[in-house]
Amino acid sequence: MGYRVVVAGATGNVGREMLNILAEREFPIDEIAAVASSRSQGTEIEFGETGRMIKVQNLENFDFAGWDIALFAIGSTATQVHAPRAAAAGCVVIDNSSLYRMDPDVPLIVPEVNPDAIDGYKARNIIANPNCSTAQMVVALKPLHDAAKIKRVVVATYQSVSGAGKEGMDELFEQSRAIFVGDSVEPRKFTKQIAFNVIPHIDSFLDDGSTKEEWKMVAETKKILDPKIKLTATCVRVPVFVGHSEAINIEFEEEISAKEAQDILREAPGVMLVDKRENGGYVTPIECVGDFATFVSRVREDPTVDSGLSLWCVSDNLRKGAALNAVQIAELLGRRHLKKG
Ligand code: 11C
Repeated sequence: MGYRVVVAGATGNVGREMLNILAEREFPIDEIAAVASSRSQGTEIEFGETGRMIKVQNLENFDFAGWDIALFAIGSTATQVHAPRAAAAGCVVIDNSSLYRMDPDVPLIVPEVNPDAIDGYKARNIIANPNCSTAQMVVALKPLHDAAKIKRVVVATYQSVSGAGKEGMDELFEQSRAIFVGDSVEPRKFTKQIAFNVIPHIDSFLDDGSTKEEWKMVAETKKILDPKIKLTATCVRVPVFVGHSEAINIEFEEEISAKEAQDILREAPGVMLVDKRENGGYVTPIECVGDFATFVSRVREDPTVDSGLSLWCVSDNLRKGAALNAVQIAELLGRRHLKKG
């Protein structure tokens, strides 16, 4: 016996990956519904690579009663309308938007890091999925924090355009083509030309000069991993289609060598250590696309502090950063709370 599962936002970048990953991981499903805005109603999408086509239903009038779990990937505005009504109908919402992440009554979960926090989901029947740049980082940080207690993190991100949705991917493609054929380039989704460029700005600006994307990395890391960790981030958009990269510098309370960290990361859940210290002995974003792992490379000691490490971390932002983490939360929920069969 399996679950009745809804994917809301099924036609978007993340929604499609949610369907792919539910199928790939053989999540126990009795019935699957794909819902989206009225524009997509009636179109058909494939359930992973199963060959099974699902007709897209209209989110506006979709009745969540009798459905067990809804994976939401529809943005905060629509989530504010539809997540509470799904939750009130008895369907547990796993939400990929930022709307509920800092709500004290909503657990914010990365299953490799804070699985026990899921027990708090009953307060609102909603579980939040973190921002992509936070998810991959805390998977890499957690085993090191357990070993030597992290004091401070300085991170710079190199975030792919798929984090900005299909429009972001289209803009990189169209600008690259335009530059090759000599056409003019007009930024639309991004504030400046993204093709052959980098932009040190993701999400809106805050009063202190940081951006909301940078604030999310700070606040979400504290909620998921440890409120005592100090963190500062610079988030940058780069002309890569899929796969976020992060250069992370970590200061610890206790001593930890690069060799010890490599040994710990080699065994850590969700992490794939690829760290050969030779030409090409590290992972780049195009190599992580379609994978489940968070890849860690370039682990080395930072001699400028008493105990510090620097490392490079890469993951598929549509997977561990969004759809995979949501499906892992559904699996955890099933194991702990919604047992079937
Ligand atoms: C980006 N990280 O790369 C963003 C996308 O809060 O879920 C995801 C935003 C979020 O643009």
